[in-house]
Amino acid sequence: MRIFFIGFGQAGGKIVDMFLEQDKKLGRDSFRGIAVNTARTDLMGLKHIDLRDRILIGQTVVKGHGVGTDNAAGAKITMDEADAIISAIDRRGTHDVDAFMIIAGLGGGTGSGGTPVLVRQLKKIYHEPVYVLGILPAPEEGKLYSFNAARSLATLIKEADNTFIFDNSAWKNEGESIKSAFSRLNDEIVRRFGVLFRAGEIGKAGVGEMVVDSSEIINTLRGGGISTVGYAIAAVAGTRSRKSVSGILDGIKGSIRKREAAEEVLLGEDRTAKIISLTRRAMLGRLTLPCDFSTAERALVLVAGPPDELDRKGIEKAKSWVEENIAGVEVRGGDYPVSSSYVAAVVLLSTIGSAPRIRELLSVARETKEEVERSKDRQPLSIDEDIEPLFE
Ligand SMILES: Nc1nc2c(ncn2[C@@H]2O[C@H](COP(=O)(O)OP(=O)(O)O)[C@@H](O)[C@H]2O)c(=O)[nH]1
Ligand SMILES: [Mg+2]
Repeated sequence: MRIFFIGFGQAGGKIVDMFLEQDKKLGRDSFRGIAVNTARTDLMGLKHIDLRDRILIGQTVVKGHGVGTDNAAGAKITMDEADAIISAIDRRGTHDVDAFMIIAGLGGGTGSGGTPVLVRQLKKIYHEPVYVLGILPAPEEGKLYSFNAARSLATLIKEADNTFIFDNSAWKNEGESIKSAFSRLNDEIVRRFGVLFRAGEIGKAGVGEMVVDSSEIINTLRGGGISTVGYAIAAVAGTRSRKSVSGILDGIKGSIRKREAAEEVLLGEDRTAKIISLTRRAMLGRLTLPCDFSTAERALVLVAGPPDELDRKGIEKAKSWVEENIAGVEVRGGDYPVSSSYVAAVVLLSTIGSAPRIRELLSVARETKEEVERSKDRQPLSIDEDIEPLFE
């Protein structure tokens, strides 16, 4: 699938930079992307997005210093400067793009406020679907972040064709600070979504027997709302000690490889059973947004790996198992041959009906809103009128 990424704000820019890095490493040309920010230093820190594709907005207002956590300012600046962003997108070229994907941390200022505005603009101009990958803040970042995320998300649900959620708080380890977890979390994001978004791509390993093309992903996302993604990986039997082929399923960073080695299940003779078990692990394990998957309307099962591991019957049975476990009946799926010493299952659960974390976020936002309103009624300390100030 050909995706045009727009990284909005600091988190979004960094993650798009990583998707482009993955494309370069694999020698592919599936992804293109730009970064948009109100903070100059965030744009300067990027490595793989071309300099001319890093768009600084709001310069006359915030002088390149960012909007802090003021997402209303992020939204306003984006409205005023939407033309500059659209020109940058056109300059990169959109004729062969299947979908747009805006990535942003929803708890901050620039990406949180700017993303819903840009979604609306893109939808006015292009026919292709406009999706968002939104990152939820961890509660430790404070109520303002939750408040921002809730407002941004409430708007996105109305504007975007679908919103994928990654919840930072579900993915950081106990006791770990959110900032020190970023690079690990970003690896997790890029690995999962990298496999999903590359479905249908023809690589060196050939064409799949049951190819998932971009229209199937688009149809799975058609219901709108919020989506979540599960992922599980297993080493192919006999390859554990072999130096693995460098590819999309192999670790971006060594640390992930080590952790996964501990989790892996070796694929044996019964490829059908193993694909079903891998799919179950993907859906029952940690989702990008933990939620009640039985409320999902649609799903897509994608099994990626070396061609002789991709068993058709296994994929069909895995699809039936997913169908039995979600609310809707539309389950698509297929294979994606890649040269790798791993097999991966990705389960996309679309238009979910219930997620505790979203409910919690909305209740924090409601409380915060009341606090903000109460603070407006409070009078600041004032000094008695008969004490004259030194000057007026
Ligand atoms: N997963 C992840 N989250 C991040 C990263 N950087 C920032 N965030 C989160 O994204 C939210 C918004 O932060 P930021 O992107 O700096 O805001 P913006 O630049 O104003 O759009 C916060 O909740 C951060 O915790 C990152 O690299 N990875
Ligand atoms: Mg920041």
